[in-house]
Amino acid sequence: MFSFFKKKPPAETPDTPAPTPPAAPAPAPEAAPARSVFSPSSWFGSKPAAEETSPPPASPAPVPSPAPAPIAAPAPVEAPAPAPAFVPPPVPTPAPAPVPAPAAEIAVATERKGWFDKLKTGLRKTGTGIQAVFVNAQIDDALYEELESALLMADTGVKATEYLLDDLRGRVKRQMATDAAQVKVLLAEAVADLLKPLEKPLVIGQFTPTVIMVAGVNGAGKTTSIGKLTKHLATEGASVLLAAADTFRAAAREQLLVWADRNTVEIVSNEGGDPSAVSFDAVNAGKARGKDVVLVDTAGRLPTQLHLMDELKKIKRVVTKADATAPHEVLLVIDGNTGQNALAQVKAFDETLGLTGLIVTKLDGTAKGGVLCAIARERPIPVYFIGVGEKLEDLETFNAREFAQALLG
Ligand SMILES: Nc1nc2c(ncn2[C@@H]2O[C@H](COP(=O)(O)OP(=O)(O)OP(=O)(O)O)[C@@H](O)[C@H]2O)c(=O)[nH]1
Ligand SMILES: [Mg+2]
Repeated sequence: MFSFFKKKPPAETPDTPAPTPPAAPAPAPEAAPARSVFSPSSWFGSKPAAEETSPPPASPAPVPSPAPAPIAAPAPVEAPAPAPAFVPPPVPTPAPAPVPAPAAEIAVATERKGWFDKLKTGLRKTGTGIQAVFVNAQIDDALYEELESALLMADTGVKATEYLLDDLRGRVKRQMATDAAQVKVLLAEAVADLLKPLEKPLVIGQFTPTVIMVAGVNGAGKTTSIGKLTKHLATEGASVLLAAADTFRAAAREQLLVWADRNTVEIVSNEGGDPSAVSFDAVNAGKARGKDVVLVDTAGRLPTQLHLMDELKKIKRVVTKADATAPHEVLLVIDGNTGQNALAQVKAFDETLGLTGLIVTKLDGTAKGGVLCAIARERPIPVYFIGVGEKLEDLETFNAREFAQALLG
C-alpha cells in the first residue's frame, strides 16, 4: 500500500454538470499548500474502502460529489511528512477524518510482507541466476566475469552492468570483503543505490484534477494498471474519472468500463470517436465535476508507428487546451518481460511525449528485473509503480531497496 493524503485549497466546490465547456485556458489552481503523496519508502495499511460516488458509470452524467467519506488516515512507518491528513473530496463541509490507526501498522506489515514475497517470487528466475554466481566462489576475476554474464542475462544491459561491476569492486575493496557472500550483500547495496533515483512519489492534489495520461506499446498492461491505480486512489478517497481514449477497439472501451464498474467511478467514452476529443471532454468533465484525478487510457502503439505517435502528441496538446497545466503526468507502461526493448521504448516515448513516470508491469513470472538498472543508468525516469499480477492488489509503489532485496536477498 502506499500513502496517499491530500489537502485542497479551501472553498471552491462547484458541482456543475456541464459536460463540455469551451476550451478556455483553465484557471488552474496553484500549488496547494499540502498535497497527496505516494511515498515509495513507506508503506501503510489503510484499508477501509471509501466507496464513493454516484450512479453507475456509462456516460459522463453530472453527479453530485459524494458525501465526505471517512478514510483511515494512513499511519506513516517512516514517513517524512508529519501525520498524513486526509481531506475528502469537494464538499463544503470540511470533515477531515482523523483516524489514528493503532492496529494498522501490524496489518500493514503483513500486507507488505505479502507483497514482498510476491515480488521475490516474480524475480526468482533472475535472482537465482545472479545468486548462483556467489555459491562456493572465491573473490577473483572469474567471479566478476560470471557476474557480468549473469547481469547481462538479467537484461541489465552493458552500461549498467559495467557500472555495477566497477561500483562493486570499489565496495569490496573499501569493505575489505573476504568471502563471496559478503560480495552478494554489497551487490544488493550497489543495485539499491543505482535504483534509488527511480524512487519518486506520484503527487496528487496539487491540481484539480490531476490529469494523468497513460501510454505504451500494445498489451503492456496500460488498462489493467489504470484499473489497479483507480482502486488505490478510490480507496484513499480520491475521486477518479476515466477517459477511454483508446477508441480503436470497442473491446478496449468495454475493458475500461469493467474497471470503472469495479471501482464505481465514472468514465468518459465515445465509441469510434477521436481519442483527442474524448480526452478533451474528460478533462473538462473532470474540472466541472471537481474530480481529483482524470486517468486517460490510450491505445497501444509501437514507437515505430509514427502516425500513432503523432496521435499521442495530439492527445497531449488537446488536453493542454482543456487545462493549460495538464497533463500533469505522462506515464509509460512497460512490460517487465520485454528486456532491453523496454529501454528502447522508454527512450522513444520520452522523446515523443516527455515522460514523467513509468509503471513496470508483469514483474511476476519470467520477468528479468535487470532492465530497471538499465533504465536507471541510461534514462532515469521515475518508476511510480510496479505490477506483479493481474489482480487489483498487484500494483504497488516502487522501492529501490526492497527491489534489490527481492532480487538478491
Ligand atoms: N502477469 C501479469 N499480467 C498482467 C499484469 N498487468 C497486466 N497484465 C495482463 O496483460 C494483458 C494485457 O493487459 P492490458 O491492460 O489489456 O494491456 P494494454 O496495454 O491496455 O493493452 P492494449 O490496450 O491492447 O495496448 C492482460 O491479460 C492483463 O491481465 C501484471 O502485472 N502481471
Ligand atoms: Mg488497453
